[in-house]
Amino acid sequence: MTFSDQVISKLLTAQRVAVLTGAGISAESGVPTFRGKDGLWGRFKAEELANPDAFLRNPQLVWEWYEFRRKIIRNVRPNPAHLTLVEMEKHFPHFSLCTQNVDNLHFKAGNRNICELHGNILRNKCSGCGKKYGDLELLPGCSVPRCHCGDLIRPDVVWFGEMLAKEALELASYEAEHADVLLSIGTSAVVYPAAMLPIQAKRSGAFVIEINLERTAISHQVDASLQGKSGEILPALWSAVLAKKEARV
Ligand code: BJW
Ligand code: ZN
Repeated sequence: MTFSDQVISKLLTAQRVAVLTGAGISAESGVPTFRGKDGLWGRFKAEELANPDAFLRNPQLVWEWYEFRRKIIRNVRPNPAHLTLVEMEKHFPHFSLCTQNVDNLHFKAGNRNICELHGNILRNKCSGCGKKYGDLELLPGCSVPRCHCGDLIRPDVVWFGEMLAKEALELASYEAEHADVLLSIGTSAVVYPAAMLPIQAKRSGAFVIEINLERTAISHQVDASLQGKSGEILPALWSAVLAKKEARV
């Protein structure tokens, strides 16, 4: 695998690196994506169940969909792309990782400076009072759990039409606007406001590198679009950067 001199040299000289990840980075761990060729969680589209109206209409169905997904997520492991991000975090003076994923895999891999834009599927919260709960399993035949206040408990994730946590979005925007290099990995870049981050970075002068199996909504706006599996491209790219660094000293 070869990379352009420009891509290597931008990573070699970067002081601040920001990363945005999406479902594609976890695909090689066995976590299905939402869209794209192999996308779809079961027979549902995210837009159909990941929204507050669906939960109001049929909380049991939404809980069952999340249970189905949690069973997969509890048992998967980080792949070489996740592990490379851990190495990168150790290397750069400033490194931030913003993820749209709710699958906990960046934590499992060992990254520290992580901003979860869309929450975490292994946490829950009360849909009324907001009280936080940990991972809960819905036993077969049982109905949706309720909080002490009487309202239904729901996954602690961000659904369509809901605001992202203000601090998380502000931090992500700050990191994008101050990055020397932004890597956008495994995201279709169609869901806002996360999809704005690579564009924000580009407008603020960052060099933007995308890694994806296919072209995305932002491919025409980035500086380098690397096509292929992130579990193969990212480790190869990082090895190439380190090899160049070695050759220089
Ligand atoms: C690989 C690979 C491999 C595969 N290697 N690559 C501005 C304009 C237009 C619309 C809006 C706007 N602002 C807000 C909206 C509305 C809406 C939105 O964006 N809609 C669009 C769909 C049009 N946004 C919102 O509602 C957001 N809230 C908000 O903005 O609040 C303010 C507001 C409120 C009300 C009105 C107006 C404003 C909230 C968005 C929440 C998204 N939530 C979900 C579910 C999370 C919980 C859960 O998991 O159940 O987040 S939806 C789902 O999509 C999930 C993901 O994080 C998100 C993004 O998906 P992602 O990660 O990009 O995955 P995929 O599947 O799309 O792509 C995978 C990619 O990987 C593909 O490209 C593959 O090719 C690639 N791939 N294998 C590398 N091995
Ligand atoms: Zn409550």
